[in-house]
Amino acid sequence: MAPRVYVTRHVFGDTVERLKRDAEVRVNSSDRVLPKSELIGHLKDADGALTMVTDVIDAELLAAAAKLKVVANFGVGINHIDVAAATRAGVIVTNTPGVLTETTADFAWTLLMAAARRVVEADRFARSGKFTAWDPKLFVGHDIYGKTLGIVGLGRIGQAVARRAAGFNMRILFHNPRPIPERVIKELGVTPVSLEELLRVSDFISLHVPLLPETKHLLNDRTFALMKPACIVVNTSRGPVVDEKALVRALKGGKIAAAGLDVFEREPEIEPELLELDNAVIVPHIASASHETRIRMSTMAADNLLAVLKGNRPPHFVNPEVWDNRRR
Ligand code: 8YV
Repeated sequence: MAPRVYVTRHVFGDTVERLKRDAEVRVNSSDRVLPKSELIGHLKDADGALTMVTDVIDAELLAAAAKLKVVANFGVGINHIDVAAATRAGVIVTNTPGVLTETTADFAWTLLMAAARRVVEADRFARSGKFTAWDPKLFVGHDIYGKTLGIVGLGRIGQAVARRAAGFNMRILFHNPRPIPERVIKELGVTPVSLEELLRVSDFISLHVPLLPETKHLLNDRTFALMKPACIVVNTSRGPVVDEKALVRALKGGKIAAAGLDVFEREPEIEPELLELDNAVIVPHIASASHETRIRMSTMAADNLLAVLKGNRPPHFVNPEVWDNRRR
């Protein structure tokens, strides 16, 4: 009998057709976020699930989905999946690293530049009919060229953000919990510093750390207080890395100049006070949303899923111990 696969949201390109060649596939045709009870209903007889950041995969769900062998996530971040519980349950968890690196780095820069040059505010103004005369004081922003960029987390995406800074003649500082090879440091022309120094001296701070207990609220009242008043903070990582209420206080109180935000602490909720601030550029978790990358993410998630269902080692998975134990 063909394995059963459930696809929790819309996927791109010919992904569903490809899956159908090797599996019996059901797709959430409503394309709405499924509450846990519904997700459990769909997964209880499934061998594989193609999931997204909106699906909470926890121990209860994994216990109910007794036949599940693989959770193939569309996306690299897996903080919505209880990987330890999946490992205990013998379920392989895969993700899509690499394919969204450049697109996400492009977007971190999009937010950085939009926040620095007040593009969204200025657009709102121009559309509102308020542009009645040119004014030298209109939307005066901050230079980017020649400034200092602080990258928190120099993994794949952090490195791609650093590469783009070369054209802006920036000094690039980074802080990474683990040492970065000297070759990479040289190639990128970046300087390792403590987090505190990075926060104190950077004109732009871009976050590229995964959400872990030690990165939750990395930016908070104390760390915002260390920043320059002209500093601009960009977050394309995960919302809870920033204490959103502290961010509102920092933006309102002039502790920092602006923020560019793709992710939020309690998505899809956004701190109401943040929505009222002109110095925050706010977008709905779209950093990897390009046509090309959405197709690559779908393809990679399907490749990972099919590999497991065919008994092959998946190209990208986060709990290899499950695979090792299967083989013994
Ligand atoms: C995705 C992301 O859009 O890959 C990630 O970790 O945050 C985004 O690129 C989202 O997770 C899709 O599930």
